[in-house]
Amino acid sequence: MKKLIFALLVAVSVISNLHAQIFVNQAGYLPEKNKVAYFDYPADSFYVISKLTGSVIFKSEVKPNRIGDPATGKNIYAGDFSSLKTNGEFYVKDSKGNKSYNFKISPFVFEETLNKSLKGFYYQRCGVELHEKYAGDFKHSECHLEDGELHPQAGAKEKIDVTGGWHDAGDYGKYVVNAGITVGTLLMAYEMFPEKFSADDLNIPESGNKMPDILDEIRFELDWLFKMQRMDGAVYFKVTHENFESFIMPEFDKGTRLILPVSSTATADFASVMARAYRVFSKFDKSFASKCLTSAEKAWKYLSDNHEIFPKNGFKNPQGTRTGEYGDGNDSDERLWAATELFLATGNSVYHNYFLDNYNKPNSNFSTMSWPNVKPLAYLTYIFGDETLVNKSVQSELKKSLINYSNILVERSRNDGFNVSILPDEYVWGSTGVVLNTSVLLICAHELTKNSDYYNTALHQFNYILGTNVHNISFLTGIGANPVMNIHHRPSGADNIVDPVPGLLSGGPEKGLSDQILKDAFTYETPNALKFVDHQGSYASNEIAINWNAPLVFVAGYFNK
Ligand code: 9MR
Ligand code: ZN
Repeated sequence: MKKLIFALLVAVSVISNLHAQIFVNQAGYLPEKNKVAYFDYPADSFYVISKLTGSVIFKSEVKPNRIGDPATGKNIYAGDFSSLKTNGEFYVKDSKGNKSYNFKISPFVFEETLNKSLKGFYYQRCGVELHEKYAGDFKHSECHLEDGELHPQAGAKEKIDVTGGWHDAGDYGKYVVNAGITVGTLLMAYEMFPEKFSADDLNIPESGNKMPDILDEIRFELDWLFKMQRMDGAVYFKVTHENFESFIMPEFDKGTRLILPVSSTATADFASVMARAYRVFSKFDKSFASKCLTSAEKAWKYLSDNHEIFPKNGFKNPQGTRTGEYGDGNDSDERLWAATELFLATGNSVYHNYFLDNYNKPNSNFSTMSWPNVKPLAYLTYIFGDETLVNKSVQSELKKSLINYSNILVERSRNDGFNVSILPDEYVWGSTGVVLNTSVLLICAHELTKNSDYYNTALHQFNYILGTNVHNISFLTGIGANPVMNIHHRPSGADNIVDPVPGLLSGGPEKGLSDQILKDAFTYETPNALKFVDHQGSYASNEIAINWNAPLVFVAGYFNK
């Protein structure tokens, strides 16, 4: 029966794909900025209609944007309504009566997206009760209080308190490597734009404590990370059961979870975020900040005493463990990032020399950051780092490198039907995160140059996330008229509430068809951007994860006026 219903659902969605669709950012548009509606058919003209009065307030032509779009396999058309600056609620219509979802135009359209995506981290908190006062219907009692015990490969049997921190994703595991890029990205958002992330009223337990809520939320994770550091400075890899949990609420997921062996990637990511946290938290809490720096330096000391990657060839799940591996056989980018953050935190030439000796191995080309590739984060820190500390010529070399890469991203966006700045073969697991990280890079390039191409391209990526994608869906729960509903997220699946937990970002299309739902729905020949199903079972295309939410917070905060 289930199979039949699913087949029917797929059939219906295939048929509805034959229907003419109009795609908009379902959250909305900023009055003074670019606005584009997309069409998957050649409409001759389009109208923007006021939802309130039903009257036409703007009319223009639809033009081909990309015929034979490689990412979607479709012909995609676009209608520009950037010159419409009137505040209000609208929809786009064609002469045959096809309509888009409603959207708003206002300087505040992205405030809810920012607040929800940040609050999404609160809902991922482990080891504490999510009280109704903050979590509403999504409340639940304390979970995973028995974390954890050393896995035999991590040392002699011993209980260590590693409670707290965020659940990584749709599962309840806690992984240091992924925490690293997540916290690093959130700290970068705050460090670059403190005025945009100053809110202290998100209704989390720490709201109103005079520390911005983004920092309170980060601190919640840092407090867990401290516990993951061994006495000698090395950092444990993860805390999980041997297998992924079933779809139960976290407080019912009982038993002692295991702490997996230390790794150099975990240790270096730890050092990076702790050094960065030292800089950011110094203004708020000196003793907390110095605790961060001390543990960062301890981690670095261990790394410099052990300069080969550990475990050998990178972390691998021991036999019997099947949870996330975050496997990475190259720790040079993680070490580089740690040295960069420690240098900017301390001014110490030992770290600077490490950076100068290694930053251009094998070259200083930019790329899009991801959990196994944090080199771009090191570069960004150096680019925006204290002018009095850095080597000016290296800094300008890296700025040029960022601008070169941003020009490539702009070009890719121009060639894409929905103006997405990733290539068709970049729809990997977590492709929404890839898209958003290109947006972060473009925002950084815009900060350096004030070139509006970078700004507009960064905004296109955000639009894609919130609706201008071939699925006509908002990949963020709780935002837009047609958001993802069936995310692979254990609390959302187990809580008996129709709506998923809000503020969580689906991973989006996954070219590898790495789960059965995707395999049943598509073939490898299907264009990559189509390979997504809003189905709880599709962990490869519809799971959520903290490392995808983090660049979303960065981007939403940046565009929020
Ligand atoms: O984000 C990770 C992706 O890059 C990998 O391809 C995938 C398979 O190894 O794992 C993803 O991370 C998952 C992690 O292993 C466990 N928690 C859920 C994460 C998101 O799906
Ligand atoms: Zn938990």
